[in-house]
Amino acid sequence: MLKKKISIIGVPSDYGQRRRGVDMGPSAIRYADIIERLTTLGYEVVDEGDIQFKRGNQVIEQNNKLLNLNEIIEVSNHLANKVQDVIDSDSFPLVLGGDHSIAIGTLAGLGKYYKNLGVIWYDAHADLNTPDTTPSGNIHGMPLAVSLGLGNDKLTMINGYTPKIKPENVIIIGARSVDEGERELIKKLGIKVYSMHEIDRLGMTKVIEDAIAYLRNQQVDGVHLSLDLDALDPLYTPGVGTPVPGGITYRESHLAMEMLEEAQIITSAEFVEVNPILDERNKTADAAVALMGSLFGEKLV
Ligand code: HAR
Ligand code: MN
Ligand code: MN
Ligand code: MN
Repeated sequence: MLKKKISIIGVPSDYGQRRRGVDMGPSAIRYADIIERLTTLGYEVVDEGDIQFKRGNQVIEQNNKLLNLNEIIEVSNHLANKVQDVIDSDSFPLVLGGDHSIAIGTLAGLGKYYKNLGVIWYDAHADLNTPDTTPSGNIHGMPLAVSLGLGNDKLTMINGYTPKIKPENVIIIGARSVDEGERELIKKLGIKVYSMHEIDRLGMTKVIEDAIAYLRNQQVDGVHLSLDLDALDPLYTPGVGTPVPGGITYRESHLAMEMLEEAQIITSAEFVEVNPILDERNKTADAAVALMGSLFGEKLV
């Protein structure tokens, strides 16, 4: 990894969707021994604790196209500030969700430093909905669109600027549940997608080689890995709110993390959608921590 210090930021937010329990993701990941795992690899690991914000019941009917909008704005502002503090301290931001709506805050912090940031969106979904296209009103289906500057102004303008990232610097890996409006946006913006079809045909080795070459060619000044645990097949990560069959395997995901580590291009990461209530004996948090091990340089022999 490019930095020797890693700062863990927990974001116990479940406001981006309707299933309860994903707010316990940071705890489950800590109980799966993330700190020990990374410390063993020789990093200085700082646990920044959890982002503080008003907890409590989701305000389901406040806005049916933007569920819990105000709560998500608050979480995003706090998280953006924290991510900036971590970068200021010359540490690697490792953000633990929470549902995927937290990526709005992570990218709002990162974009202040990286003017040409690459993003690898490892996910079963494209997360490219806007209030006009969302089938659910769930903001965890929107963070990539928001970060590209599309959607509700209060979300796109978090941290005082928009957009946070450029479409030509985004690569989606693992997609297999894409809504019609998202499909149109992918075409219109020319976003690079390796869906399950490409992963099956090319193999994960080629997919990651291509992704790295593509981002290097874009001359990105950093690469953020936004890893939604539902990218993996539910066989390996059952503890997610929106599982989709036919996903990436455990081994393919390790390979992807190992190749990213070898390439030394990842400058920040987040692991999201771990929901302990839906899980089987913390299997999903264990998988997340194992993947973080590979991402940070763990070797089998
Ligand atoms: N595309 C659907 C929606 O917008 C489902 C989104 C599922 N969400 C996630 N994000 N887990 O990847 O409602
Ligand atoms: Mn506050
Ligand atoms: Mn997602
Ligand atoms: Mn997803």
